[in-house]
Amino acid sequence: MKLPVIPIIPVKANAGTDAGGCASAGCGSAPDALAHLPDEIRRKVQDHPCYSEQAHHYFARMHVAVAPACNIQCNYCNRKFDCANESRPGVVSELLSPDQAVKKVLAVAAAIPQMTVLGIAGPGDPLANPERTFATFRELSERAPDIKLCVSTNGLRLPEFADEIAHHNIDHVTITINCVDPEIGARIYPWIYWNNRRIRGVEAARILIEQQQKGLEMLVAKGILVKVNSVMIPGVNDKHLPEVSKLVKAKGAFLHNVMPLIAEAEHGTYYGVMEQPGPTAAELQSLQDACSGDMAMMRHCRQCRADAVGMLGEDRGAEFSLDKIDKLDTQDIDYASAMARRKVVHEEIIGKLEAQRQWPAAKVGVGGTAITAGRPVLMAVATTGGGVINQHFGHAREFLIYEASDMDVRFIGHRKTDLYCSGGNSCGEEESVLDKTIAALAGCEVVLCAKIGYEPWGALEAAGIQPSGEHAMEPIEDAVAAVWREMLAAGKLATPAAMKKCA
Ligand code: CLF
Ligand code: SF4
Repeated sequence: MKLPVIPIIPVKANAGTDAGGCASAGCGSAPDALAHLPDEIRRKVQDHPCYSEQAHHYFARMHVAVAPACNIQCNYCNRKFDCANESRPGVVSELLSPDQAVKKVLAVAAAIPQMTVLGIAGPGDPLANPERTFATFRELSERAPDIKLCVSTNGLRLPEFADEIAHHNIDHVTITINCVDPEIGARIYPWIYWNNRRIRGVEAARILIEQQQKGLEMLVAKGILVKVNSVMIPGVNDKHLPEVSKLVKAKGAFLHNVMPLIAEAEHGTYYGVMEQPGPTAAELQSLQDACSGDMAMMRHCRQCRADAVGMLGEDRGAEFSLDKIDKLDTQDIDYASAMARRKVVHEEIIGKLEAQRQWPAAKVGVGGTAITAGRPVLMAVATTGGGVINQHFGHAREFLIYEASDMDVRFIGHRKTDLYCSGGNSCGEEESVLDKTIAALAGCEVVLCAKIGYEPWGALEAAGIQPSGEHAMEPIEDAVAAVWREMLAAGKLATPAAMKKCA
């Protein structure tokens, strides 16, 4: 059986610039968010699409769903679906044996050289399935040593497996920590399974929290990069998460990823049935900003499936389904050649990212001078990756959101068009895709895309969002900065103070 023929995602050139410099005056190119890191840490994260915001435009990840069981219950989870601590609720992945998982990883790595990271994140908790999880990691660390290994866990059994994690060179671990207060925890976790007993309420939450904190300390002491995921549950832990952020940062966590609760009644979760609302995009951003004073925030998480394949936000899993993998003979995969090819692709991308780091920080002020009279503006961007505006508005199922201000261009997060609707959590059937997209872009004043049709153009304008196709194929930050300057020059960005002065 031959490997499936799959086109390689091209490493896109930044149109309008060459790798050595920025074409626009008052450059708005990507700031170096990794600049403060020691070289050793930077090397660990520069090609990890979750740990580096820049990397996620260029590098891909994949998950293998080898871990079916779980040892706790979260009120936002239904065991019929993937672990909601990393996955979008309501998604079911195809369960693999460790052998099938290894075959799949080798096939994907050969076909998608940008795939740098293999994560195990479900469909249950990886450390509640230690044999299956570590059998997969063990085999892969031998057969595909160029792939970074990553695991995501609820943390209950983390202290028990910290040594084994280090032993397998698993350099990146995610712990979902929703609280450090057992009283709050009791409202999130109805029970845990611990020492062969089911434990409930505050006592269960206390044990889980202790294990998570101990596990975090042990991993940090071993030099493993720990990311903390937290699910934002309005009215339950939203006010508490800045305290969580502060504590985990003090203990050495590298990154905090605050994700929105998604609780739909049809998912059959406790919160879904109880109509617990999730946060709005603005509430999520506000909490991420509140936490960001204490540590680096991840804002580009896509709540992936436990069997996701490809760039964040895309899913090429169907190209590597179980029936195709089962027909595959690993002898057909010339991994040594694939690894050589992967190395070339990785070096090319890292060279490009290094070149971008030499660019001035993203200032929107003309000629590098900050302008203090313009208010911040949110802009939505349609992109398939590569750091450029390259997607048709009508094809976009998610938009990256940037904030341009007089100081810089800042990545804020992403919005999926099928997650939001004008009626809150329950979209009416009559609501069109365009209506949902416009609702998803609430708060944005501009949408930048490669192309857009006449009808959506009019609908966006009517909703107060200015569409623009003028910056197609330009680097995102440059284009966002350019549009902000145009708005400023057109007198659209006067701050209240400036307006008062004029009056
Ligand atoms: Fe997977 Fe998670 Fe590793 Fe990334 S995902 S195990 S750290 S390789 Fe990434 Fe996906 Fe968000 Fe997870 S975007 S859900 S944070
Ligand atoms: Fe579900 Fe994951 Fe929570 Fe387990 S840890 S109950 S699989 S969300």
